[in-house]
Amino acid sequence: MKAYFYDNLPGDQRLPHDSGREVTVSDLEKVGVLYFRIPELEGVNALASERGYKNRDEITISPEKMGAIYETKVKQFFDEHLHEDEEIRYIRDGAGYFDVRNEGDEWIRIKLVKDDLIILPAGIYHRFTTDDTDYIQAMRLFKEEPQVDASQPHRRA
Ligand code: KMT
Ligand code: NI
Repeated sequence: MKAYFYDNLPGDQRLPHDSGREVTVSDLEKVGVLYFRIPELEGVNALASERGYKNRDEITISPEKMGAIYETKVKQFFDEHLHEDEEIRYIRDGAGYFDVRNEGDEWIRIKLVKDDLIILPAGIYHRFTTDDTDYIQAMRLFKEEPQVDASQPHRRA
């Protein structure tokens, strides 16, 4: 895991866009994002049951796995959105970036690699992209069935 402020410069979303301004784990906590490095699945199972998670799935995001829809999917994930419930992402392989808004609406970019786990609080605005390796395998854990309220605006007014 490495976190920093996004540089907001134009260019491929899959490039690092590192402003050079670092963000710490305790800065992430201030916006409600919790980070853990968990090398064994048992640790994830324990955390999930402690916090009342009921569902999970595994997703592989890569051109090999997704074929022609890969580019469309990656653009969709990078569309700013929120989830109604707290959700967990646990990286099984590869790497990718979660961008989350801080209290001042600035983008914080969180680079996640294998064995990294983040807990996104309910209602946080965020977006996701693969990095320039175009490959990530992740477990998504949900408290209820996955749901995004389509009536919610994607961007703040
Ligand atoms: C999300 O919530 O935006 C995602 O789950 C992105 C794909 S999981 C690596
Ligand atoms: Ni999301």
